[in-house]
Amino acid sequence: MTANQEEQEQEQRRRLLAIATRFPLPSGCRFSYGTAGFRADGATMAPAVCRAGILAALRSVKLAGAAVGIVITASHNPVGDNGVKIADPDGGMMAQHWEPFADALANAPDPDALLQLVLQFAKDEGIPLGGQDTAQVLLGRDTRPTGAYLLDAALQGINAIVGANAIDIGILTTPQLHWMVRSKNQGALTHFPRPSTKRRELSALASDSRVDLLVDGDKILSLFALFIREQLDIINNSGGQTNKSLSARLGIVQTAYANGASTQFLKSLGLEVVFTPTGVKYLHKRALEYDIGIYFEANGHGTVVFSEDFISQLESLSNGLSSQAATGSAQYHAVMRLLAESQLINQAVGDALSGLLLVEAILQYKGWSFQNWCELYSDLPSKQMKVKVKDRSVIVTTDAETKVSQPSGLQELIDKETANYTHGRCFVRPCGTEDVVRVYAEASTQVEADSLTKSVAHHVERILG
Ligand code: 16G
Repeated sequence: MTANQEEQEQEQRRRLLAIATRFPLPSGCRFSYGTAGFRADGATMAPAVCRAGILAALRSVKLAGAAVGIVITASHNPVGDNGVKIADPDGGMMAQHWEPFADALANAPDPDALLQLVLQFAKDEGIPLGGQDTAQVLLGRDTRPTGAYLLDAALQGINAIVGANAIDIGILTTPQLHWMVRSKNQGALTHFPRPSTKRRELSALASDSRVDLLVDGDKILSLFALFIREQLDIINNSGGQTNKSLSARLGIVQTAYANGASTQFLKSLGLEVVFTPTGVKYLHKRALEYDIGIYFEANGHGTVVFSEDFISQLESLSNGLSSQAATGSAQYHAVMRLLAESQLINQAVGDALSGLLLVEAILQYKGWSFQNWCELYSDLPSKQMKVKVKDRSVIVTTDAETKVSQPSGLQELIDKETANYTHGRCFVRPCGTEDVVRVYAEASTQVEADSLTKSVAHHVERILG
């Protein structure tokens, strides 16, 4: 090791000890990198956020300096909560195999433990520490009152890694940050908007009743699936003799919260529908297995992802049709619509605004009213309840959260209750963002769905309460 390298290594150790001393872990705090990163009361989050900054910088060093993102937000949680989430260079969620390290780092009890943890992890993962300009982290936050303070904690964490550069993009939506990270690494983004301290208003859209339905991920998913299927059919069935057709695997990804009527509708179109546990990271990963993967949670999180190979097929088809002077053909238009869709939708992660634009575009294209869209199918009556429990982790689920494997006996009780209702379906899962267990049920009438939810919630309360 050269004298310079030794100095850099010393500097790295000094910085890590200093940052861990500045942000000690409050006693009794335990952080876990859940479905949406670390979340807790905003006032207690600084140590976890600062350590997430360290982690993001290390992740960037590991990935040869590719930009990584950090966003300070607790999404739909109460305003007093806050949280932190890391975006990988492809714009998706941080790779799941780093989550155990995220937990260990956030919970390192003292400066020395934190230092040893980082050094060991860097050694195991082959992360070279101490170099110049080795990491790049883009940061953004929502408008919560603790946001600016926590963003500063994240900045300090990033700067604790020698050679890391932080770029503060200011207030923005989480999907915007994911998109910027992805675009930055694709070389498509050369400058960033200046940090903004103003709340961005969407009053025009918010006053439109359509926005209410946009929280219905199942209806959005169904519209997108229908549209894409139609375009693929046009491409494959209306081509002339000389035109090649497309081979595309189209897959739909839902969670157990998807209304059963939507699943039935999608299957009636002959589509392949698969299920994953709740959380964008699971759905996104599954959707990437297809040429076109459409995923939505019932709560509205979702997007469409296109494989590179499929986009190249579309591009070469469009070039072929142009050279045959077939740009007026139905096939050419369908190809161009799919290409436009791949550019309009935020493929990095679900993004309500790009989703809204695509909904508008499809409704225009089909000449449909809002009402036509709503009438694609009728939802089965459903009900959700929260049950406060002492320890939600006692519930362990399987089969994409549709079954409980622990505590034993609970699933049998759920099955017994469900059997009393026509079209009954019910599942329970530990919440990833709050200390509760959620119960969901569907049945053929609202009264029945309510009653099924209630009886299962009672069992959960009795067994876990
Ligand atoms: C987070 C997740 C969302 C999931 C929700 C479940 C992201 C971007 N968001 O908001 O996908 O539906 O948590 O919340 O991953 P719950 O565990 O409280 O039911």
